Amino acid sequence: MGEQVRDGFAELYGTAPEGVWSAPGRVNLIGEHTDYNDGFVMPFALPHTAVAAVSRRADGVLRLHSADVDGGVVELRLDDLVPGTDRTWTAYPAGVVWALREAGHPVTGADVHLASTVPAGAGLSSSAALEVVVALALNDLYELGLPRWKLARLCQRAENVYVGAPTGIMDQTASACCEEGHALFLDTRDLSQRQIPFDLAAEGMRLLVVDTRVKHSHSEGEYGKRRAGCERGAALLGVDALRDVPYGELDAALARLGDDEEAVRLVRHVVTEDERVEKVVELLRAGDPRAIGPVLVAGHASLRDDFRISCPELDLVVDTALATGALGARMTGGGFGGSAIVLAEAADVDTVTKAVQEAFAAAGFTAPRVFEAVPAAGARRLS
Ligand code: GAF
Repeated sequence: MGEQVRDGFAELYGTAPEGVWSAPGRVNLIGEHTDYNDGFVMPFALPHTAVAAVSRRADGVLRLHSADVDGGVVELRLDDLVPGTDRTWTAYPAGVVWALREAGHPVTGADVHLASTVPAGAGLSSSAALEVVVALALNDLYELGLPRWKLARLCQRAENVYVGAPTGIMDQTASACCEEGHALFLDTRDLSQRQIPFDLAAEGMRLLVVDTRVKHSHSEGEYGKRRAGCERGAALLGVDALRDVPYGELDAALARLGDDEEAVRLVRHVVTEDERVEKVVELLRAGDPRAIGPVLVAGHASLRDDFRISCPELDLVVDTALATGALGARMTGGGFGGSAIVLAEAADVDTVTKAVQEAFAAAGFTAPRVFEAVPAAGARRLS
């Protein structure tokens, strides 16, 4: 896609771009809604990427164009970028420029042409990919020298403040830092990372992504409500973040919350989910990837019953996959729609896929999009 985006830039702006960059979407293997609780996550990068051809400008103007969106070039003045004022796709790249400048980095303008293969609204981080690809391009072109984790932080700030979605740090870090063939074990408190080899094909297994086609959006209220609920739970327990509640002390912590049913549910999810991430890391390191199946299933139950962010389509994927022999399955990402993942023996993939498709048809749901996910590279310069 790099060549196409390079050519698209030249056609649009009448000159070749200074460079072309790509940044992937992600799938989260385990560790959901733990990132804004200072906890653990374990995403890996998808082969689906946002690609950006970019050149610098010196006149305080940002020109943005997307091959995926109808409409022409959007021209913005850097001095006029104001958080919370843009409700369209341009808020993501513009938000990154705003965040870089707000942090004191000398970005004086850019021409940008983008195209993305990351499905939008599918819980696969299409917006983080857009943010990270622009951040990496500007970091290179303006020689800012920012490390990947810092670029991820700036992209998160763009999303939280400029776009107005109160998301955590997982998606941007995944897009910026993942490595091919690996899942990223990330501690969202200090952003320390470990690349965990994750090659299911070598073990005769596959990981499917099932996009339910139910669109979700984080700027809508439910994500923010869960986040606020977790913060309230932490305050009730007298800790900085739910990460600080040790798994071994969970029962005692829940007892202290008494009949505050909502706090009990949210705290239980986050604390057990952190434990599940550590369990998956341990199993993968022990060379026992099949054993992660039940951990994924427990994660789904917790998101469905305690965190309450699943939906009938996601539950149907999980139930159908498990009933037809999958090793594990769970919703992935922010919830309220989007995608589920299914871990299956290679030999069972066709049966499971067909069963899910038939179950969706029988329920009268829109046909899901199913594809195999293999851990791909993180953000990089293409040319
Ligand atoms: C979304 C958010 F953007 C992430 O920060 C994370 O909270 C995730 O939902 C849930 O794990 O993708």
